[in-house]
Amino acid sequence: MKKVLITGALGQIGTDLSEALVERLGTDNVISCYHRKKPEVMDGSRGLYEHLDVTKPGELDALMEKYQPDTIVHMASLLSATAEKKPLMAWDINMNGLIQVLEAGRKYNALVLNPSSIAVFGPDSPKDNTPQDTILRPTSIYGVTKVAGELLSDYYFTKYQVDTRGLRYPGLISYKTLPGGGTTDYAVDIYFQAIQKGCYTCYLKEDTSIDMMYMPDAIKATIDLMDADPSTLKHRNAFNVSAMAFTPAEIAASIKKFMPDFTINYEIDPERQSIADSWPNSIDDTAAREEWGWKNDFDLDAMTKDMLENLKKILK
Ligand code: AKB
Repeated sequence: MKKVLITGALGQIGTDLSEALVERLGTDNVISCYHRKKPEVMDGSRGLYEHLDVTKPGELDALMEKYQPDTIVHMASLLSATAEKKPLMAWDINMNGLIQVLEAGRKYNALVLNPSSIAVFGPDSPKDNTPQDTILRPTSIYGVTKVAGELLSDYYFTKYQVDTRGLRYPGLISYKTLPGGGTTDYAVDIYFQAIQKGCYTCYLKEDTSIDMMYMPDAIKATIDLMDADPSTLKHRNAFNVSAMAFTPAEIAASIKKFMPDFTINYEIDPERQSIADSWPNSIDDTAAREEWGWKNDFDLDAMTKDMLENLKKILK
């Protein structure tokens, strides 16, 4: 990995990832692409900026010709809750975007990292410690696009030898960028509201367990997988990666350890609850640990401490 092009670079993962890659590779070797016009936040700390609608044939090719990156990280995607409201748009962005990226990987001989999600699992998958290789029959359109994306990435590896790799990200928590339109967004919002209001109204039931990860671990997993020796990878598309699993009641209890007056109540959103209920309670990431040495640094309390410390600086 010497020069990386990131799609969706100003989104939740892209923001942290572009900064981490600029630190490693330098400004000129990170091309941060997004579908909106150049925002003020692009000050060089996130690399070079290019406008890109990844679903439009030709746009990505022009950037591949211009910069000749050896790696594409494809973060542009519609998340689960928005996708459920706009299924056709979700298919367009998540699938037509991916095929353009895979074609670019094939034509320009670039490694392609295509993010997947715990949304590939569905009600028929084992609920606890969900294995790497198991039934993938998701019931959300987002999950359908993620399973199709994993298969398409495998196809490009087998048929065209494109070096495709992927991670099944759990819910991700960061203080830098708010997520948009995900089912797991509550686990970010709760920290912001804790600092700003001292209380939070949660749209998921108190006992809904979902796998989650703090963003520094997600960035480490992404870079480690990109750097991994290809000969050690048996799974490729895509690896379960886990750091912690918790319920709304458990994250609230963790916040209370640092802010004893914090309170939580519940107003359930049936659509997001139903998506969450179709996902695992926790997942097994043995394959990632064995094949490329994945190891998380943060558990729930370590993440809560770091989130609250950083948000206090940002929000006050
Ligand atoms: C979402 O909630 O849609 C995402 C995901 C788990 O992929 N955070």
